[in-house]
Amino acid sequence: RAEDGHEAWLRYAPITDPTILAQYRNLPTQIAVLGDTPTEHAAGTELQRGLTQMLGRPFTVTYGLGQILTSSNAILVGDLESLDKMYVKKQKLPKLKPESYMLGTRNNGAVSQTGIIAADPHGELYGAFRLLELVAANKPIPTTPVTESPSAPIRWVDQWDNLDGSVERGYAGRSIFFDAGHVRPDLARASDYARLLASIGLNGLTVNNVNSDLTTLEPDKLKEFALLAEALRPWGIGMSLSVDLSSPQVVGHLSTFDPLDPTVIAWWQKKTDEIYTLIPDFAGFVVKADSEGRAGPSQYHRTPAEAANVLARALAPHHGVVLYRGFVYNHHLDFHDLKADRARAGFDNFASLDGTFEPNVIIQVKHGPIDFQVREPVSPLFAALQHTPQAIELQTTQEYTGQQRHMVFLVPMWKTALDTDLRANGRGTPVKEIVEGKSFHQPTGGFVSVVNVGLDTNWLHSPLALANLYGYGKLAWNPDATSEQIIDTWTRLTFGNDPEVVSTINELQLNSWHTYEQYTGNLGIGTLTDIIGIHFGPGVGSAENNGWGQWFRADPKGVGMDRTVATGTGYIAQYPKELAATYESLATCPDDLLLFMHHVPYTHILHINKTVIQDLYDEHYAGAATAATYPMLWQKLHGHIDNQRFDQVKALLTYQAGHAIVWRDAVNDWFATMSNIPDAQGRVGHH
Ligand code: GCW
Repeated sequence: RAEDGHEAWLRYAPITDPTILAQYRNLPTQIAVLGDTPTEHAAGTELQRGLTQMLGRPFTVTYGLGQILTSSNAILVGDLESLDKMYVKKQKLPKLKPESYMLGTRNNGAVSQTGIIAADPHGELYGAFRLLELVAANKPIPTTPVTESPSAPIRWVDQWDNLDGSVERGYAGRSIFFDAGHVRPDLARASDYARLLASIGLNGLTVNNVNSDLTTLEPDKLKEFALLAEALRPWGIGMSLSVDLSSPQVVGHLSTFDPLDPTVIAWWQKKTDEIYTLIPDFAGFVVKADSEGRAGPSQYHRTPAEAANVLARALAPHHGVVLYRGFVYNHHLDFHDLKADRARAGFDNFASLDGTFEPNVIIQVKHGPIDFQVREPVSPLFAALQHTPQAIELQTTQEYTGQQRHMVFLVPMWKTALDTDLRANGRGTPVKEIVEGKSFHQPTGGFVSVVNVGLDTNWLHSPLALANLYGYGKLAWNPDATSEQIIDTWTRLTFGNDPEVVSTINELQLNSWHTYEQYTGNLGIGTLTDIIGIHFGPGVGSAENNGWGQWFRADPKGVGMDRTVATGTGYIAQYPKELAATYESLATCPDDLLLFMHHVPYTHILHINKTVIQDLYDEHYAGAATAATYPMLWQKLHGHIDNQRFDQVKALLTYQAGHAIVWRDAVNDWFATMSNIPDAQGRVGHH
């Protein structure tokens, strides 16, 4: 059948193999949903639709307690509250954390029951999607009930959509939410998107750009946002808004937006109350301030904490939160100052404020200290905020990683960050446990990803890029899930269970980050792209000699940013001492972060026993050679998947293979000229 990619991983393709169908023979055709809320209706209709489509027999669904069937076959879906009402004789119910569910199936003589017992309607929805995923991936439904809980309360997506309908760093068409300054009248795509997000366990969506339109908080705009919130609501997706801190002045016509001014405080309170009368389950505010030209508290010599707390106090009575971004830095740095270092900014601006934030402020920290480069160490801020909830910010949008024209499966990169053990206070403190709130006993925290879906039918332009959105949701739910598990399920759901298809696509995706790093910038040099403009394609020298601070400081003798304590910017001292020691010493600094941490001669010998310059040449050749195999590997799938997506991906992979050569040659030539050291294999300059 034709596939336009709109259903993403929720295709529910009919199962035709009789042995697989037999696995689900006992699955009852009656779905009994005990509750009657919009979210429970979403769960019920989704189960009915998916199971009917996949198993080829009609499923029915009923809602409400009137319909209870304890003695006949049913798929029972309910939360603890409904169950408690249902039992005449009180039973001991399991304890479940918010948004959790238990899924299992029980065959008792002639009676077969499959149960999704959840803490709340959100949990029912997640359990329903889990059951559907098992069937779609042809996996058995567990007989002993399994309990699933999300890792953390914050599992959000940030869209960088502007109200005029454009999308900042969007590579898949215009906004699905906005057009010409307004919320779109047709919100079908918005609710389809919410369904996709719910299916992977996400629960929040910031609909507008962090570089937010200054009119966002105008009363008429808020009424429109309320319609958008309504479209998301059945899927358990709370809406939040990015707000500009100058709003009291711009929207409220006050003479100031000083966060400590009483009129400003009162304005935020009133504005927040107004939002909650329109959107009772409003999730909160996202704030980008004092960054890349946005207004902020620094104008009044106030701290991020003073600003965040004003918003937080206004939101607290309504249970809303503030996600205040740690992405605050000066983009007018002096290139000639060898101590200047953008990587220091997050820690320098926030570490000293630890413990001074209201409890409903969460600091949203990009995983690396610069900006979503192909390789960065983790931000040292994670270890510095021990009395403040944090959320890690990841970027599903492939801004610096090929803009969805290159296949780059980012889950292995994110896992590298999440698994990095900062060893704060000399203890095991991997980033994932910090943001989950475990390491420093924080009641909240979690995950945010920038995901700039657009009006393209398949959401992200490339069918393969959807693996990143799927993977993001899966990691936010459970950061211990492996890249292999995630890609395997995604491939099955997206392209079917044909073993040839599954193994080919899994392998392509799993190696793609490494390959992209090889042909763009290896050894931690950063993504050698055009830094000033579109961030696409090679633009090697563009990172140097300007105020943006994405420097790698290449000169005729050597390359790399000296961030050491001994001779450099001192950035390394921002890490807890064991990790700082590892990075500080050339003997222990890993090769893949070498040029991020050190300035070394081109002839420096790496741990792999090769010079820096030769490794740079070799890796660029190796990466481009691997990319050249992509179209051929893909070709094997001809006839195994639909022609529409086969052709689309083939064209993209062919483009990528060619662009990888462009990258290879641009980077290698640039460094050959700069270093004046020839490639030992005589390739560079002779293509
Ligand atoms: O990476 C930079 C992007 C900007 C973006 C900014 C941010 C929304 O190039 O487009 O602005 O990060 O994260 O705020």
